[in-house]
Parts: sequence; structure tokens; C-alpha cells
Amino acid sequence: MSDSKNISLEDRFQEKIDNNIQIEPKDWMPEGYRKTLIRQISQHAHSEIVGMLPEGNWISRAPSLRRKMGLLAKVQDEAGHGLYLYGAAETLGADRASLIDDLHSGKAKYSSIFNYPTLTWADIGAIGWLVDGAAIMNQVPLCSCSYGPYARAMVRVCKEESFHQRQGFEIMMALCNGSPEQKELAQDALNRWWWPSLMMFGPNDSESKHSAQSMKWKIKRFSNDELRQRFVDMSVPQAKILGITIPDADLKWNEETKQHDYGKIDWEEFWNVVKGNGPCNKQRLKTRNKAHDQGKWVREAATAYAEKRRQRNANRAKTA
Ligand code: FAQ
Repeated sequence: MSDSKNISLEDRFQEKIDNNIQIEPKDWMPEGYRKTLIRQISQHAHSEIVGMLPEGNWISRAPSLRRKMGLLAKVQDEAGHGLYLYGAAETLGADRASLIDDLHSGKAKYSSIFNYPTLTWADIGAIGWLVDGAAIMNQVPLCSCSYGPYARAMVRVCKEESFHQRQGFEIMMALCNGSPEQKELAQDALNRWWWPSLMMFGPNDSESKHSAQSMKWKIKRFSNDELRQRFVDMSVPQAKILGITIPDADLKWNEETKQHDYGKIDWEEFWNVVKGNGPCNKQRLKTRNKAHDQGKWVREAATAYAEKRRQRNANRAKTA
């Protein structure tokens, strides 16, 4: 660290980041850093919450008690992730109720992937395998991001996502080792979820408006394209083990780069979904709004209980 007295707060902050010293809620931080974190963490929280819906849709139709228990636990985990993340955003001064209002009004973004429908049971396998797989690839580096509360929340989230990925892969494995019809369901799910999973990593680096600054601040540790490439390289051998084919005619091993080359992503589809025009955007927001309205009495009861406890503790403190 520099000991110059003239160093600006901003330079001192960047020095801490460069020296891998984590930033904590009460530390000085540039307004842009705070805003970027609130944006990313709240979008991430919203994704976890909306992300419960495509899979929640299959809890009542899971093919066995064991599958139902696994899926139920997974969906509950995603709710927990959303809550830790809203908590992390609050440490930056964000108001949870306003963030949630922004989600419900359609103002806030959440991951594009959750606007696709879950048509068959195999989609639950594909989500666990691919969507949780992509989420882990993106989130493990966040465990060492520069903002302490976000990094710490990610440690537990990643452990749980690993379990989710394994349960998804195991569903795919069971289907691929089952009847020809079951294997066909698995292939169909891979066909529909592959490209949207690649889109989860965000636009190409050349189009990613936040990446350069977020990487300088070590909020992001790798670029969108770097993580997407790792995901492709990880998934290809897994698809081989399952015996199903990734729907990309241009996918091939590149001996020079020691990576897989892959085909062109349909960015028009991606931006269309991000702008609210994907297959399920409207349905997802409608369902979230309905759940929020129906939970009003729970929030009111919890607030009344907390207020009663606060008063009781205050009275006890007075008489002690
Ligand atoms: N969908 O400049 P960049 C999960 C937006 S959690 C929608 O590259 P950035 C767990 C971006 O926000 C999945 N919008 O942005 C689970 C920005 O818009 P803005 C969520 C997207 O932030 C599994 C604009 O495009 N994970 O799956 C998407 O540097 C199974 C420009 O993009 C996280 O949130 C997209 N895919 O990089 C749950 C991880 N991509 O704000 C249930 C944390 C980009 O200017 C079941 N987030 N946009 O209006 C991140 O790592 C980053 O925010 C990125 C985007 C990489 C997503």
C-alpha cells in the first residue's frame, strides 16, 4: 500500500482492490462500485427467485418420491440463495422492498434462462445439469470477488449449486440409460436448453458494457466469453458420457487453442428475451406478483410479531 498523504480516496480504494483486500460494508467505496454491486447482486437475487418457477412447475409431477424430495430441496435452496443475496444488497444501503417492487413491475432484470418453459421431466434434468452447471461456472469466481458479503454468500450458494448440478446430471443419466423414448426426452431437453444456457453468461465481451470496469474492481474475475468457453469445454465430455448430442454442427475441438470452437449464438433471441419478450416472461412476472400478493398477510404478521418483541425487550431493559 502506498503511504503518500495525497492519495485520493478513490486511489486508496483501488489499491486495496489491487492488493486483494476485501471491501466491507462500512468501508469507503466509490458510488459507481456501490451501484454496480447493487445492480448485479439484485439481478442475481431476482434470478434465484424467478428461477424457482420453471422447476417448481414439476414438483407435483416428479416421477417418484425420491425425485420429488430432491427437487423440493433444490427449489427451496434457490429461495435461500435469493434471500442471502437480497441481504448482501441491503449491506450496500439498498432497500429490499424497492428491489422487489422493481422486479414485479418489470423494471429490473433477471437471468434470461428462466423465461423458457419446462415442457417435460427431462427439462428438470437439463436445468440441473446445464443451468446450475453454468451458474457454478459463473459463481465460483464470485467467491473471491472484492465485496466481502457477496463473496461470502457465494461460498454457500456454490456448495448447494454443486448438489443441484449432480442431481440434474443424475436425472439425465437415468433417462439416457432408460428406454429409447426416455433417451429421446433427454436429447430434446438438451436441444432446447443448450443455447439459452450459453446465453446465461451474458453478451460477448465486445458488447458487454459493464465488464471492463467490473473486472478492474474485481467484482467480475473472468469475462463473459472466458466463462462461456469453460462451460462449453466442461459440458462436451459430459454429453458424451450421457450419449446425447449437443445441438451445434460447428462444435469441434481446436488442437491449436486446446478448446472447443462452437457455433454462433443467436443474440437477437437473447436480447428479445432480456427485453421481456421471451416465451414465459409475462407468465413469470404474473406468477411472482400473485405469490407476493398472497404472501402479504405473512409479511404483516411477521412485522407485527417483530414489533411486539421489540417493545417487550425495550420494556424489559427499562425495568432491569
Ligand atoms: N439475462 O455488461 P454485461 C442461477 C444484462 S443464477 C438477463 O455483460 P454484467 C441459479 C446485464 O444485466 C443466474 N440479462 O453485464 C439457479 C446488463 O444489463 P443492465 C444469474 C443479462 O453484469 C439455477 C446487460 O445485459 N446469475 O442460475 C444477462 O457485467 C437454477 C449488459 O451485460 C447471476 O446473476 C442474462 N443472461 O454481466 C437458480 C450471476 N446477461 O444491468 C434456479 C451474477 C447480461 O446494464 C435454478 N451476475 N445481462 O441493465 C453476473 O455474473 C453478471 O451480472 C452477468 C452479466 C455475467 C450475468
